[in-house]
Amino acid sequence: MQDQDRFDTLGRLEDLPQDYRDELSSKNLVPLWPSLRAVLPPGTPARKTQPTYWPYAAIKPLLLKAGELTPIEKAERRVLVLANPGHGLEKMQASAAMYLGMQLLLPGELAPPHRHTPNAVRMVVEGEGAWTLVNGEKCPMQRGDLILTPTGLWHEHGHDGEQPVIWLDVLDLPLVYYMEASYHVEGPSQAVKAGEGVKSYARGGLRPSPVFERSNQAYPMLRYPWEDARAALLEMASDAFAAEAVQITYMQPETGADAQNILGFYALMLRPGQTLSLPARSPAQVFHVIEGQVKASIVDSSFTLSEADTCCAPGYEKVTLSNLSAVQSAFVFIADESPLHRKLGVYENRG
Ligand code: GTQ
Repeated sequence: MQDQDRFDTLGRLEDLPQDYRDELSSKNLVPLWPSLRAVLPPGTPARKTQPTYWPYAAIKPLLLKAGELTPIEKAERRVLVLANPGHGLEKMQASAAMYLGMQLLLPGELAPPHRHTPNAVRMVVEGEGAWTLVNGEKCPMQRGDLILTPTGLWHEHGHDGEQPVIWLDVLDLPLVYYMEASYHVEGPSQAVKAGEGVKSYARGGLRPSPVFERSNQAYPMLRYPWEDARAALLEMASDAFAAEAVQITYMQPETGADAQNILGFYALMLRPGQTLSLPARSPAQVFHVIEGQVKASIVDSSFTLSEADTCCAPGYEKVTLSNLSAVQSAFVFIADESPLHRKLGVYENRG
């Protein structure tokens, strides 16, 4: 029998007598065959994630307005969520596993301490003088910095500067919520530890080697300064070894694993005029421009991303990124669901 025949011949719910259907329902039973193709579609999964573009110019005035409308005490986290219409806006998800939010902190404000099961990172978009305190480590927030607040770690945000600070939050909240494992705990303000953890891993390939005992911290590095990531990309690009794609992965510096368990984080440099075609891989992706102007072609959509603009792509689709400048390099922050897909054994690269 041909596959198409098999597809056509599965029985429908309406083919069953109503009294039989009612009896199934009353016993909390459901026939599989009418829904089999929906949950196991042929060849490629069904994806609710739509290519979606969120220009910063549209977000910023609305976020500043939220600053006037809603005091921090009434918000705790003053965030506008970048929601994918394919999932329904009320679901507050960018993809199956990723949540994106733009967060505003005004001078003098404090976002109170809490910890939660979802993992979060911050990508700093604009403004000077804010900080995030993560498990007692004070992480200054500067444009392009990536700061981790992994699962279970206490965090609070403060702002000693003069201008509004805005950053992009990336969380695995939709996944953790779906797992019925999402919750938070409030707590007292943390004591600030001396020093900066980032200094222990100031150069690639070199880690501190304690004489007595290795620290067994799951998250030894919490802040990845943009200055360092950018310099690493420029060095890579200038070297004769440089691969076609000048890209780095934010990693746990002691193990070389991804920086967090569920989502992966990367920075990509596009040389002047460069076009890069990314293969169709199973995880969904988010692109956020740190510097430059980039065209992103995703399925039938084409987005022109300026600085601080964000877009997302469903999994199993090719994505083409083009640097629109012929003279300046472009820098893109990428988040994806690769660590999750690899751990679950469903990761695919279809080329
Ligand atoms: O800053 O801790 O966008 O708890 C969503 C939930 C940010 C945060 C979000 C959060 C935070």
